[in-house]
Amino acid sequence: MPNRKIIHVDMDAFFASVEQRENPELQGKAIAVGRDEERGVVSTASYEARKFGVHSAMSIQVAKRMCPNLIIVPSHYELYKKVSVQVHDIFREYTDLIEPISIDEAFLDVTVNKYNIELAVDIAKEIKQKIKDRLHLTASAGVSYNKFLAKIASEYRKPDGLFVIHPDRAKSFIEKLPIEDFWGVGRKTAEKMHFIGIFNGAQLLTCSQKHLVEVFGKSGTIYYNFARGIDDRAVEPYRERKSVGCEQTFAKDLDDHVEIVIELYHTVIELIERLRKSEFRGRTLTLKIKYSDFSQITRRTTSNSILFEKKNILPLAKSLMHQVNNEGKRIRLLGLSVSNSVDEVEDNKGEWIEQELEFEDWD
Ligand code: TTP
Ligand code: MG
Repeated sequence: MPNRKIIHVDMDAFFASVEQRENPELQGKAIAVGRDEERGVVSTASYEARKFGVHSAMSIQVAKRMCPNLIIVPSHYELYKKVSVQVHDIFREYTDLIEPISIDEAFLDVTVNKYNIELAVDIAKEIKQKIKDRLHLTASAGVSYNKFLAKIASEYRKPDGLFVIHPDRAKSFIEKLPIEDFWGVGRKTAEKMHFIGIFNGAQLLTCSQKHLVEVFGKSGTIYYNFARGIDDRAVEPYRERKSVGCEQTFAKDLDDHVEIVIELYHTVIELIERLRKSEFRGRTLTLKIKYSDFSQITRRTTSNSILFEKKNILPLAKSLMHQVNNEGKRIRLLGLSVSNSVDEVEDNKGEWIEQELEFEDWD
């Protein structure tokens, strides 16, 4: 996919800037967001504090020693999420091809865009301006023909930066780039690179693909391509997860009540494990039963609490099972899922009915 138009946007000192916006007394001051406790950690620091060496993931106590006037501000995650949504609303004015990387960072593919703007840099300028005007915050943007270069470009002139890497300038730019600044090169990889004599893009360019794969495995090919300004990965829009579930088909169909309860219990445990891994939070539990004749039913209930633990999922699962009349049919498959994500529920507060039981049969 050569020569796409990619923008990478990264908010500047995000949590700290939101706190400074909310409280004018903090503006222009060295602040760190985090808990002022013995084991507190800096989430992020304002650029004023960074001058003293304060940075993300540092101990709050160490940060206070480095920067004696440092003001520690507790975080307000819900507010940051709200601002993040507002930033995305601005992005969506231009394209729906948006890939969020974190709460304050995203790639936009504006090769085709809603205003038919020719130059990606003009879109980047407009986005930065709208973030300033509407949200009173600054962002840095990088523009190039792939994700790797757009990401590097956005970091190049931070804060409030805008930098373009044109296709014909990419090679000379990469050659001068310190290896630590390559996307995906963390401390450990940088050490390995140094060990094999690579400190910058020009030296990386002299390395064979075979050698890089020997040292770094699959990532070796990625670094090999990066050195040549190649990154074919598409901007992949995030698709919101609507539910988390699990189901099991039994080796032998179940007809015994005790067996059914035991298998239901196992399904609940598996569901909880998946909920934990995915961090999905929902309030509707759905039970699915498939019989040996392949007919299928579902029963669904919505709780007023978030379904995340055994103590609230197991009784609901049992009560759903209790609603079902199996009519002597044997059970081939049991499934449980949690849906109705917390965010959706917030949106539909008016329709919210506590402990509502819904029935839905499939044929
Ligand atoms: P970053 O974009 O890495 O940092 P930043 O926005 O604070 O600063 P800048 O982009 O200007 O360099 O992270 C975005 C937010 O994520 C950050 O404001 C706080 C949070 N965060 C943590 O909570 N812990 C961390 O270790 C990091 C890196 C970020
Ligand atoms: Mg940021």
